Amino acid sequence: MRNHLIRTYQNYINGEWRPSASGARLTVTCPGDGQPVADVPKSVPEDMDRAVAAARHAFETADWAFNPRLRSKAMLVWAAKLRDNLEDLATVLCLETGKPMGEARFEVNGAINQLEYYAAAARTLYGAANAVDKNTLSVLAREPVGVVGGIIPWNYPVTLFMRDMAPALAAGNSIVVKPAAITSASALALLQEAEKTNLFPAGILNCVTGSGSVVGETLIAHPDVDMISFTGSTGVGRHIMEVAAATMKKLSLELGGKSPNVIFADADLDKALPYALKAIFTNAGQLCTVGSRLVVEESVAEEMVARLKAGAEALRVGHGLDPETTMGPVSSEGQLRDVMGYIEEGKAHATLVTGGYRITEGELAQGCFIAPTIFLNPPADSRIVQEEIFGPVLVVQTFRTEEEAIAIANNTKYGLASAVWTRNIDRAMRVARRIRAGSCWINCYNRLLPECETGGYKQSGIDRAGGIEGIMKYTEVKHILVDFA
Ligand code: TAP
Repeated sequence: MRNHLIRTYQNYINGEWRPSASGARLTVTCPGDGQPVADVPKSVPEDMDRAVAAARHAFETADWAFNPRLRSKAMLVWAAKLRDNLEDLATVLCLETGKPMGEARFEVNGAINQLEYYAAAARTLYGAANAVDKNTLSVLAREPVGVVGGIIPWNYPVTLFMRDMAPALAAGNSIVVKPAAITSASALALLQEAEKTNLFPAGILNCVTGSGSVVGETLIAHPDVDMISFTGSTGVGRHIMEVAAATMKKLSLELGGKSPNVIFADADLDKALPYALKAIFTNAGQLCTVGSRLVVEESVAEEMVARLKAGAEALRVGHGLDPETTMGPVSSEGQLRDVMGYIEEGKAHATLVTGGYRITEGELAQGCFIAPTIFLNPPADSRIVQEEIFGPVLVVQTFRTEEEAIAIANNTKYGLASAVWTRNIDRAMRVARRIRAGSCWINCYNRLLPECETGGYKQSGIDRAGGIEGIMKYTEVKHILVDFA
């Protein structure tokens, strides 16, 4: 049995570390072995009210909203502190999510990259001007929205914190973050590094841990919060829209996906294969943009499925701290139950190519491990084809014509990401333009870069994260008209 150092954290409110007003605590456990790894406040609405009041006060009074140079500098110094402490942050992340250390390091590096990208963007938020006539100048300026509430999921608690909150800060907002209850430690560890910069005015950064149904609800309904940025399930996203309507908050929602990875027979299959495996088994399939549907041309399907099976079976499933591990557990017993429910249903309808079981051998019996699983040609209307499983489960669908490939790709309620593999550039562009999804990668998959936008069509969400679109949404457009007649 592994014993981990149990790290103790408090909420971060108005530049201070504070326990919950209730005094209650939550234990964060490692899904790789079920052992406790951190202890955080189990907050109550009063804590969230305090955080929102601090964020509102700081937004109105601190030297921040109109000081892009300070914002840029604070963010750059924060990025440097994170880099100095990368190994420790990756360990916190690895333990609370179960992901392998290599993936945890990659995630922390990705977050630093986002912070640096938006630190630069803070100083380049151009507006526009229009000389309406001889004596009239119309100016459009970008101003921050105000207090932004960030609700972060558990699958990428560090990258998604930064992808959503770095641009909010760069644009001049103050933030109140509610991390997922089961992965709260890494959010607070990020803020410990921010505090060391001594550059963020008190109240600009706030974080309150606890349950979504308690403090999350307080945040989304709060009249002093101007905008909610949420990444998570479509169900909770819909609920946030309903609650936020009462106070007309701005919303940015990044929700689920069931993304098609479309492979034509003329593609470079040697390149496509490792990408296809990574597209689904990275983070044990718990990524909103996973390529969970492999849509492959029938003439190469047999070869591809055989190679995918071999690749899936070669993955080393294990504890995140084990250097040999290439795939970790799913995030919790609840997630494991949900994923196994889909797998059992899949077995009734489709050919199981590999996997399909919980791993219960040796030490892994204590964790939430599922064997990498592949199903071939399930019915198009089955739940394993239509719903986001958020686990290491790939469905393979085959097609004969380009039209059929596009129809299969578009046949779910989601539209988050996609990819097309072919050596024919005309076909690549034709298919990319017709897939109804926020991203289409050509001859690659999941190139999620700070410079590039992601986000959903259909029920995958509202608005974009990343790139320049990812900061514009955190601004209001101020029109100023000068009459110098
Ligand atoms: P959600 O319930 O959507 O959790 C995401 C975040 O929302 C967490 O911080 C959660 O807090 C918070 N939350 C939950 N209910 C809330 C409420 N009423 N008001 C405000 N905030 C609330 O996701 P889940 O149940 O953990 O996962 C379920 C499924 O969602 C997964 O299987 C997967 O399909 C999908 N999911 C998608 C993504 C992405 S990146 N698109 C990420 C995670 C999950 P608590 O943790 O305290 O509940």
